[in-house]
Amino acid sequence: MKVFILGGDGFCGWPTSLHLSNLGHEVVIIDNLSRRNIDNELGAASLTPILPIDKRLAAWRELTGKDIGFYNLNLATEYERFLNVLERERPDAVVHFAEQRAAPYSMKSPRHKRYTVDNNVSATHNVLCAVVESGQDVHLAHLGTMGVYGYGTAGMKIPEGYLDVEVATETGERVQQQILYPTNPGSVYHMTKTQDQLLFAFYNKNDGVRVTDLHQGIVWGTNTSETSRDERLINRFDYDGDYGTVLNRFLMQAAVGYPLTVHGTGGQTRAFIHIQDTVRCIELALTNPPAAGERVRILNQMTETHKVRDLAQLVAKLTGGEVAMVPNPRKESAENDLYVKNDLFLDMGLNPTTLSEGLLLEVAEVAKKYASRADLSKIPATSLWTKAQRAGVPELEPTR
Ligand code: USQ
Repeated sequence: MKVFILGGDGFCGWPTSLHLSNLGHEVVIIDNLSRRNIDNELGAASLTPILPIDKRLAAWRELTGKDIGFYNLNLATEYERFLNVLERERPDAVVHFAEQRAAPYSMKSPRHKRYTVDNNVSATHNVLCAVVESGQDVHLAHLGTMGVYGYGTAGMKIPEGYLDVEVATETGERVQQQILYPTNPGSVYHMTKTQDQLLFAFYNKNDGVRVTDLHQGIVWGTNTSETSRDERLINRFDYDGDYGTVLNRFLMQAAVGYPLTVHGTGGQTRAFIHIQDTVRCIELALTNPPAAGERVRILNQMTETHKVRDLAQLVAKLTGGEVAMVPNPRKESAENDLYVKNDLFLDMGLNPTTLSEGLLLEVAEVAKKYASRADLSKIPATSLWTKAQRAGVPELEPTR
């Protein structure tokens, strides 16, 4: 099939593009290279030496004989151009990764909050609007987040998108319904993903757009079987306080001899998925599209849950690193449990790549190999969630 990868130059988008191209799909990347520009803004860079997009694509062509198309296009602002590209290329499916994805970045300042909302919500809306306007039956697969649910569950497993509810009517009858699981975002970034859900629900109901929304957990790992074929295809590795995610940060910190930065008590439980499973899940989502007239299909794209402090201890034990408990820069529950359903992907044939010593050490090895590129001053997380935190006033932690 012909597939657009919106955000195909990013951490998840690049390996997904190669994976689908390798499987024989015709891939076209649409990306405005904003992630590289944000690196410049923050004075940070991927730990791994990622090549410019044209060199990456040329290397893939040289190694495999396969062409991946590329348009440098801003989805949030260039609606007409995107519509033209859609009408010209006529893809069967569009995978939408093209959003600002870091919670700390989205909380840095009013400018960062507003950019994240303007960019993410407009990009998603423009894509939906253009799909309808083109009159094409395109399957849209979107990268959502586990964070739309919040991280608490009243003891039950978080279902895949929809919650069974029973309401009493005025005549005393009890009616069963399924509703979108109530959203409970923990950052401006996560809030934009909850808004995406409403956009999908509306365009699906009104125009019959076929949508799969993938609520992904925290991705760890760096390379996939395609990106590890040649150093010129290497995937990015974020470790800075804004874009680095927790497990990769711990592995990188251990590799450069920096104490592992556990926020607060480390009692936060989160869902995780390895990058190799991310690309496999996208493949499965594309080969199992929703039928015409089906409501938005929501899948939980995660394979396991862990507490942050347990991960720190595991990494410290494996690598001999030290753990440092640091004040939490975020406003989030200090301790939570998390139970999540992921039956839909398992039923489609996902064989989860769960945390193993071998895989953890492989990431630590990548980090060690490029340790000389690390700027240790970029490691601390400095984005504070509230004005009170910025003023140094202690706050009550959120109870939900
Ligand atoms: N944390 C630490 N130490 C660190 C970094 C993070 O203790 O050095 C803690 C955070 O306080 C938080 C948890 O680890 O409790 C996760 O933080 P994270 O930066 O790994 O992940 P998060 O901000 O939630 O965002 C990431 C991706 C985002 C995706 C989300 C999935 O950046 O795009 O949507 O994971 S989820 O977490 O399931 O919502």
